[in-house]
Amino acid sequence: MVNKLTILKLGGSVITKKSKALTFNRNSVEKLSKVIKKFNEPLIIVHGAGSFGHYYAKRYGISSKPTRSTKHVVKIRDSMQSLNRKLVEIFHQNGVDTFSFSPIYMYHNRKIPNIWKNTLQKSISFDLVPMTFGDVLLGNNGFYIHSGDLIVYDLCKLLNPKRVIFASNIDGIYQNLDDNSSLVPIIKNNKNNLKFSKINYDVTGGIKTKITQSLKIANLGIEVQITNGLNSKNLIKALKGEHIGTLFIGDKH
Ligand code: IP8
Repeated sequence: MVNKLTILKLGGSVITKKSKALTFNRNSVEKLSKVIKKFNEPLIIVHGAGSFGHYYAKRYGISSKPTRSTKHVVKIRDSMQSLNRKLVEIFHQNGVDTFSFSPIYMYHNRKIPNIWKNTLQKSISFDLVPMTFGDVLLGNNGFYIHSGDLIVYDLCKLLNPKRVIFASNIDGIYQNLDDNSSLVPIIKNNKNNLKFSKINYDVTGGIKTKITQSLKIANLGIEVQITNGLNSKNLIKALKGEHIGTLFIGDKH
């Protein structure tokens, strides 16, 4: 079967208002659901935590180290469930039928077992859009934060999609965020020698993690692009394969 699958990561910056704790961006999600409805191709969505999960993760100081505090785990997970519920409701109202679940069901020993390949492919063949999100997972030493960006990478290894789109609140990667003309059109194994400031820092690493993950995915031979998810026209173009943001080129090209 020719793989026509696209994986779309909806960053927290396009589904929540990142500067305001626990604030959902309804307007943006309405627009995103309409773009996705129009796209009408095999798709998996992974969404980020934005001002929901990241708010609590930051407040409780949980980033790379695991926690045993069930109170903290419950707060973060509840916030992610509620964010996911809000998204799913709007998607369903706009005719995008999601098959949504916490990644906690999917991971076993920090890996996605092969059996999920079949489950995901079958649900896509029924015209469902599988949807999952960055969440808190249970490891050997307690609970830890697992970013949606890492889930995207694991899903790529499992399903080998043709394309991955990271939808963010910026048009792509900027050499200098204060200079609109410094958008980097192509990143090749970070030969561009990008320097990162504290911009967009969140508990799972923000832009820097996104670049690392994007290059790792590109190295699997998959097309990866970061584009602006707040701009419907750009997003639909990127989903259809147009070069509109920052494109990542891996070793296999
Ligand atoms: O926003 C983070 O996921 P991300 C998950 O995709 C939590 O990095 C719970 C903070």
